[in-house]
Amino acid sequence: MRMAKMAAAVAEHGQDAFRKLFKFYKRRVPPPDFSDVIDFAKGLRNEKVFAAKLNLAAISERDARGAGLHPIKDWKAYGLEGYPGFIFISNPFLLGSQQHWVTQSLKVYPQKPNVCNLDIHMAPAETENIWERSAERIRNKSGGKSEAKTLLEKLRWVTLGYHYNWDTKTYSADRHTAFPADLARLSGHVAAACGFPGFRAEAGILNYYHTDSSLGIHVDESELDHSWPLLSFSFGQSAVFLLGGAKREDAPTAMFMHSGDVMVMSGASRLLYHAVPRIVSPPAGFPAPLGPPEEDTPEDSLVSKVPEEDWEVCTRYIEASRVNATVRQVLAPGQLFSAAANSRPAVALSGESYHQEETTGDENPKPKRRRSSSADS
Ligand SMILES: O=C(O)CCC(=O)C(=O)O
Ligand SMILES: [Mn+2]
Repeated sequence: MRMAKMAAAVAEHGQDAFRKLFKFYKRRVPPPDFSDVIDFAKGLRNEKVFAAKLNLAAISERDARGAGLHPIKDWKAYGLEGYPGFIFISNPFLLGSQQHWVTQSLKVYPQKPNVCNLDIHMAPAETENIWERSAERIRNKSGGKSEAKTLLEKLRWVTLGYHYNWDTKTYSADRHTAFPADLARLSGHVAAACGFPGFRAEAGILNYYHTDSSLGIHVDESELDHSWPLLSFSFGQSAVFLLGGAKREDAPTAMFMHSGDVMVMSGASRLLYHAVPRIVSPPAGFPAPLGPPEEDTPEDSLVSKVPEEDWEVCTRYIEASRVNATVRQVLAPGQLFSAAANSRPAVALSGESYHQEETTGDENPKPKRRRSSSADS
């Protein structure tokens, strides 16, 4: 058998190092060598990883528990050499509390008035009850490949708050709905712990990945104020995440993101290129992070026990899928959108250039199928 090339050798030469590494990790046959991928679950074992300082007094233990989080003093937070402002928090969630966030991401956040990829090709009435139209069929699936996909399985992205316009790459005042209160509170807690009290969750993008999905190389720069961090929450299957530099040519660093991991891009790392070339199974022996809650939650907790019949559907779904939520503050305090931004024509939103999906796992993969096209297949 041919030896798989090492990632370092791929990145060393050539102009577009990021594109090369993206293709390296996306490749299915032969599978890539993952030995250069940093795994924060292994703590400080990598020489580029160091312990990050958090503001331990930012939120009370009670508030943390109410959002399903361990007390900040118990969080394993890391920085990465060469990436000031980047903070990786290795699963700060209490055992069982991820259930809430997974269920919200599959059952609640896709609901109207939030916007999703299915809205592009389907009538509003058809995308109204994605969960209800999918749950029973997912529960009863035998696993056969020929079974038709449910709407939930065709979901690729959902936007929250200021709804991102994928084509104009802008947010605007006229495309705004209320941001989910629970996710806003969770985000506020994480941001405060990382030194950003007063963070306001104003826009969110949920990305839904299957084993053959990837997310292209990009920078998140549409927010009008870049002094606030970008927060990222991951659930379900693991991913290889590539964090690059300020220029597209800069060679990226590869890292795993596992279920429950939280990533914060702030300061000098806020506008770095990044991408998700590959979804991978969690490592063997990875503690089951999604079991039932074991601790009592405060009465005003955001996180409540998920009904068993709902959790059954979510379990089925995340066995082969990953959900990532990025939360952004769009405006500076007191800032308003300019009239020019508001009057930009509202074009159909597709997210096509970001969301990619391979249709086969063989040596000669078919041309990329755009994520949004699976909505009408
Ligand atoms: O899925 C991820 O980890 C990254 C998502 C992302 O970069 C985005 O939504 O802008
Ligand atoms: Mn991004």
